Amino acid sequence: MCAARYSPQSRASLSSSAANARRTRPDQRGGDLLPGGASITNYDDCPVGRFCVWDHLNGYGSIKIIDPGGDADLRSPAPDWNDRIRSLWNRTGNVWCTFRDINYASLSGDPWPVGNWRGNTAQYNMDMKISSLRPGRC
Ligand SMILES: [Ca+2]
Repeated sequence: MCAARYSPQSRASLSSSAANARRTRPDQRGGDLLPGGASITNYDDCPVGRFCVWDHLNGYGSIKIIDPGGDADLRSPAPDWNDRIRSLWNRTGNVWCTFRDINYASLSGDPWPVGNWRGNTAQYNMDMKISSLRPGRC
């Protein structure tokens, strides 16, 4: 019996490999990309006053700037951001609540309140888990 135990470390490695494989293809997701089609971003691309999320660590990859009122279902409109957020920056000045399920539900685990913070969601065991989010406390 030597089945590998589940750990955030191994999951992160797998996710990183998948992300790298995806990066080798032309990025045709569109919609949420920066003007000019740039798909490699960083934290500086998040405007003051907004809540921004990225699909790679440390503000890299594609960026999505969340509507000020929140997003009840990250699956739509396309591209699908459900369970895809790996880093984020809350520049709104207010606490937001992130949820593991759509429609601000927490069936899969506790919600995560995010204050004035930026970093990788894995630090709070939310790597690729967020499915909805909105301003306000959890
Ligand atoms: Ca989820």
